Amino acid sequence: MLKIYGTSMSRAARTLWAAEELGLQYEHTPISFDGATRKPEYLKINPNGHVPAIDDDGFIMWESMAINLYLAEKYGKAPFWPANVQGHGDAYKWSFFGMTECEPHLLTMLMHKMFLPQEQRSEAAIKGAVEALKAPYGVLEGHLKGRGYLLGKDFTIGDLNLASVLSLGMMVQYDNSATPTAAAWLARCMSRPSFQRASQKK
Ligand SMILES: N[C@@H](CCC(=O)N[C@@H](CS)C(=O)NCC(=O)O)C(=O)O
Repeated sequence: MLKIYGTSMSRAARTLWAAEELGLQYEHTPISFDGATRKPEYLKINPNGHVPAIDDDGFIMWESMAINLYLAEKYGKAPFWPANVQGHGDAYKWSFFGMTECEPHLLTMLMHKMFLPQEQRSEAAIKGAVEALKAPYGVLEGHLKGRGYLLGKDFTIGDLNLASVLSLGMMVQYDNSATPTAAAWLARCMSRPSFQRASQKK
């Protein structure tokens, strides 16, 4: 049985979303940041002390994007897990684009709007992050013109992974209205029942 570790209020949300989209049976352990991730039992699963992690019949993995690509390849069929190697390349590309070009700026917004103590929050940091997001959002907008989804007409693991990152924008009220095609694509991805089910987990 697949086990998924991590609360849906963390990056584990994206793994829960992938599992729901794939229709997998799984056991969910919603560990949070209350010290549980640093306990010796959990450090045996993920020595980084982070969530998510999975135990897939004894095969342990951590790193959210790697987990999702693994689950899609192992359990998915085309078109969700693309049929050819170019499609896999595209799915990796958009997943890493989300993680490297977008996520750091959204996390800056999250920290400075919600998590840091009031006296450490910085408006300048938030403005800088908003500014920095314009470039990747512009790339996404250009790419999605004339396409329903990142790889064409079908929703794939590439869409799920990138949308899981950009869904953070809702939490931090990032205004994506200047890129309406990307905004509509994100809303389409987030309206999937699998996203809704994953979001309702603990
Ligand atoms: N690159 C890792 C980052 C994992 C990570 O930092 N997770 C955060 C939650 S979103 C965490 O576990 N924080 C708890 C802690 O550091 O104790 C991934 O994508 O899986």
